[in-house]
Amino acid sequence: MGTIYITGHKNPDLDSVCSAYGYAKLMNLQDPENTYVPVRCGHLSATTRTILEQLDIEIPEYKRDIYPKVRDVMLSKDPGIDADDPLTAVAAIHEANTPSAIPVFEKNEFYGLLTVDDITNWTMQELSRDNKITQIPKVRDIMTKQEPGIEGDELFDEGKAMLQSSSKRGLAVYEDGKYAGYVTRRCFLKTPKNNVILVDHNESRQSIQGIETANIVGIIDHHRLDAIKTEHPIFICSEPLGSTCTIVYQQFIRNNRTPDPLTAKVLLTGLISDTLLLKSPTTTGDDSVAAHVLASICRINLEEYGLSMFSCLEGLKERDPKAAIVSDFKTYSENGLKLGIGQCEVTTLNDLKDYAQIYADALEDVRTMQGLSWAVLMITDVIHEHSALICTDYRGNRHLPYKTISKNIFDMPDVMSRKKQLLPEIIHAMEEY
Ligand SMILES: [Mn+2]
Repeated sequence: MGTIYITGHKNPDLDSVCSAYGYAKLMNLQDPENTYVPVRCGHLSATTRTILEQLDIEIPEYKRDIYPKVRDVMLSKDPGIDADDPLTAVAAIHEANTPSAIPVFEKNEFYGLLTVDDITNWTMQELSRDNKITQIPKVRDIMTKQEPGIEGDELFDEGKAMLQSSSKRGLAVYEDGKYAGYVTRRCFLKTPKNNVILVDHNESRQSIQGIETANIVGIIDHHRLDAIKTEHPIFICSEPLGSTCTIVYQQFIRNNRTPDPLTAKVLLTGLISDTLLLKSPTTTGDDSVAAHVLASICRINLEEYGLSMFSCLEGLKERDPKAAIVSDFKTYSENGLKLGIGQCEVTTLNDLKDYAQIYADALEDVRTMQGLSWAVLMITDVIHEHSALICTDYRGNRHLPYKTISKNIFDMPDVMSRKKQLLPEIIHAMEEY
């Protein structure tokens, strides 16, 4: 298979990024013949970035989409020939694989592509002049004018179209302005597929762009199943645990492996983040066991490390309200109505009254932009296990079972989980009239 990308969902939270990182570590040990590359398909929030940077790992790179690209089919292994080589040098290469184009270099710098048409044209000219070939030319002397090259990052379909409309049989491929290889018409006979493993999600609309063109080879997740149809049987590990990192840890154990201390810390980070230091009601016994084992592998104090992670959380004051809302915003469809629930984590709700209105305004903007009937924002104080709820104006508000702090703002002591605690109440309130 070659390269297999491992990606989390579009709003890369710590569980998503850390489980991709950890699962790639495991799979590269399990299957050294292929390369597993953790990536992320969205931008990191400031807090997520800060915590990942403190781990001192190579943060999975941003990958905008998984569409097949020109670089996926380009040829780059052929040594090519020198511009000053005699044309006879081409004969040996030609014998071996009859290429329609051969890269030509001048002092190791890319000079251009010699195509089979260049050779034919020259031969025909010679023959029509003298009826025989008397002198062997240098490669550079028979090369015709070059067409502009193509970017490696160009879409496969785009590259195919460019070559089809070109009079040339081959085009040079560039990466960052440097020659990287070349493509011929043969390269575009079959559309390639990128291999992907989905972690911390399984729905295509939450996944990397172009997922419909990819070959999904695995799913590791802890969300409700709304999975993509696949071409082949694949490995799926989906369990209702508190974090995907817990499932990845269990995969290490099932394969008789122990994560190295750094990987253990990375997995622990995702686990703590999704389970709010094992306090969220989504936490299971498996999460707790995994957390304690991982903490002992990397020799850190679970509680202390969790609190140090939470101390990286920005307050309401520091964040851009709209960015804070959309960075973790989930939409749901219920009885034909669309609603959205955002969640942001803080370490205190003391300043809520000062910023509630700014966040309420931003939430209303998000609601309008996304065409929702109702949008709510759950602000969770992870230290004191207490949340507040800001809602847009909607009839459902009066059916919520929470104490009103002020208009459209509610107090939710002990509520930590959007999925388990808030969502059922929201759905219930929508059904009431
Ligand atoms: Mn998760």
